[in-house]
Amino acid sequence: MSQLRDPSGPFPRVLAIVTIALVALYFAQCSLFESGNPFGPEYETSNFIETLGFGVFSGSGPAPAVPDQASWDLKYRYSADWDDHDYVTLEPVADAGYDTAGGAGYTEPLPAGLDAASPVYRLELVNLIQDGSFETGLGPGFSSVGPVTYGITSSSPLNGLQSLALSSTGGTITWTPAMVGYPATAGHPYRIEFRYPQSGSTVEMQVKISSDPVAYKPDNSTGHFGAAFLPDVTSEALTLTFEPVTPVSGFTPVNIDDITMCSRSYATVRLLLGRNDTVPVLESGVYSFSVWARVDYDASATEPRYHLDRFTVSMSGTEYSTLAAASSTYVYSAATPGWRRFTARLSGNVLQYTIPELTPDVPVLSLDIDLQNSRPGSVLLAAPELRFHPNGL
Ligand SMILES: [Ca+2]
Repeated sequence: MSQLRDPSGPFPRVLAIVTIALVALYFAQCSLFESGNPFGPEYETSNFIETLGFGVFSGSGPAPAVPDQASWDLKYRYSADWDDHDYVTLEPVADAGYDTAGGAGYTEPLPAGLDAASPVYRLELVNLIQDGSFETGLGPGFSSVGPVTYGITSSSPLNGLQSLALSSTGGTITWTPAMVGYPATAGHPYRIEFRYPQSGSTVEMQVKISSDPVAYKPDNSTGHFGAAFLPDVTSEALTLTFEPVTPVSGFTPVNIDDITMCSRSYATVRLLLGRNDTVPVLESGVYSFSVWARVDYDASATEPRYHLDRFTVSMSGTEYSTLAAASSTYVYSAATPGWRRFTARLSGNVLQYTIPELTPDVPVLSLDIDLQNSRPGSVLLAAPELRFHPNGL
């Protein structure tokens, strides 16, 4: 056996592999530098969703099997109880003077940072009940049993010029309101609400909804009534029965107003983003998501279109990502009708994600405009922005 080392033996082969690896590493680094620093200047200056404004919208009609991505969508479309109705709408404003953020119809000064040419969109949580503001009189569908009074009053209306006055000395009043366009769908959760005198008298009135045996009481401390309506069958009529807490006692005269019904289950407008859906590419890091909002010039304290009372802007992760974000909430204010900016910021945990090798375009970030605690109504939106903060917030 020869003691000489075979030149094609194991040691030179290892050297060759190491050499190839070093060369590959060198070229990989060159490639990295040539392709640009991933946190280059464009990461500080770009609105990552510049091309994904509210006009890029897919939140209507039957949901696809795979949730829409890189377009504004409604989260409820992917809920098992959705019935294909548009319970939330997001549509461009077409009225001249109001179709851009700096339009002549808007008399307040344009705030710094809002492009006057930004197209304006109307976000609306749809009210399904007709004649609930009582501004045009008593609508159809009222009946009573026993000694009661009910009718329109212009004395101390809660909203607008008129409200509904009720009293009972032992009897009950039932209203079967006309619905606006949508049948009640079996098993779908609806929300019934109305206003009530906040100061609260000693009135002891409660409400039963359709065939639900439970009696719900208004909250005197907040001036608000809210309860769920879960139809047993599709097209089940909605009936509201106002009755004394104790059947024989009755209740003293009380005004109520703005009886509404909406579906706010999963009522979140969202933009799902994969890492390649933005320009530049969505890297892990710190982000802020902002939206400009203002009072709708075409809404009022009454029907047919109420002012939306609130919505919340936030960011959430997906099954492929984690983050922690502080949200920002719009609250209607007649005193400040002009454009205001609402910004959600990552806090604590930055956006981090792990994407599957074979499906790199999965969603890793959701930008959310949440109406799940809102009353029906509309608000105007413009100029959504997603900004990156390489040095943190
Ligand atoms: Ca009213």
